[in-house]
Amino acid sequence: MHVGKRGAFIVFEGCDRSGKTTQSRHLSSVLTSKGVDIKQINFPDRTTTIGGMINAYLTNTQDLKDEVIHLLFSANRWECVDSIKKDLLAGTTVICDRYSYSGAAYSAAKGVDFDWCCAPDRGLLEPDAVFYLKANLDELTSRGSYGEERYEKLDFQRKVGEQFDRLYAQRSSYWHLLDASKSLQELQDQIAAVADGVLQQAAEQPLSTIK
Ligand code: NYM
Repeated sequence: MHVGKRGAFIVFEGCDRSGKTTQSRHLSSVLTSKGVDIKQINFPDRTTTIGGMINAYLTNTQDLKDEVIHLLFSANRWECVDSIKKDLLAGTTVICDRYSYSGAAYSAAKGVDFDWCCAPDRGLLEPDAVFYLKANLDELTSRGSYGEERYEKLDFQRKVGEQFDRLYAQRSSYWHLLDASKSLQELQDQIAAVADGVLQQAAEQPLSTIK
């Protein structure tokens, strides 16, 4: 039996181009420099067979029904659950760029029933903290146009933002709302300040699952 302290499971969520990837990588390097054992992951994980199907959908080389792609995104998380659990129990802190909440937000934004969207992820590991980078979408477009992938359209991103707000309202105890229009430095400082407490708390608590 493992007797050491477990790592924390930290997730970054938000609309496309909200700065999640930059901030999650920065937090990983800050914590690594403090001697914390870190694993950085992201969803979708396009390296698996299911991830390849998701990539074909996102790059518009394959069309799929909304429900089908939703379940593939969820399956892509389920195929990683054992390895995330193993890392956390071994004391590694896992920092994850997008997770279950992107699954619900993007599919519900298309009009798929919200509760139906949440159901396949029940039983996955629940994060200890979610950093929600809430974007002012008009400001985000001034950072440059969206890319070529499916979903990267302003109107759709607005709907996704509304769904993230809904998820946040139901989970504000462990979601940390961040104003994505702040400077990189301000965001980094805010995230680093919260992360220390998250690591300490997680070490004392058992893992829990999404209900
Ligand atoms: N996405 C991501 C979903 O629609 N559902 C999900 O469950 C996840 C994890 O994939 N536009 C969408 C959001 C993004 C796209 O993500 C690719 P990224 O972080 O740009 O690689």
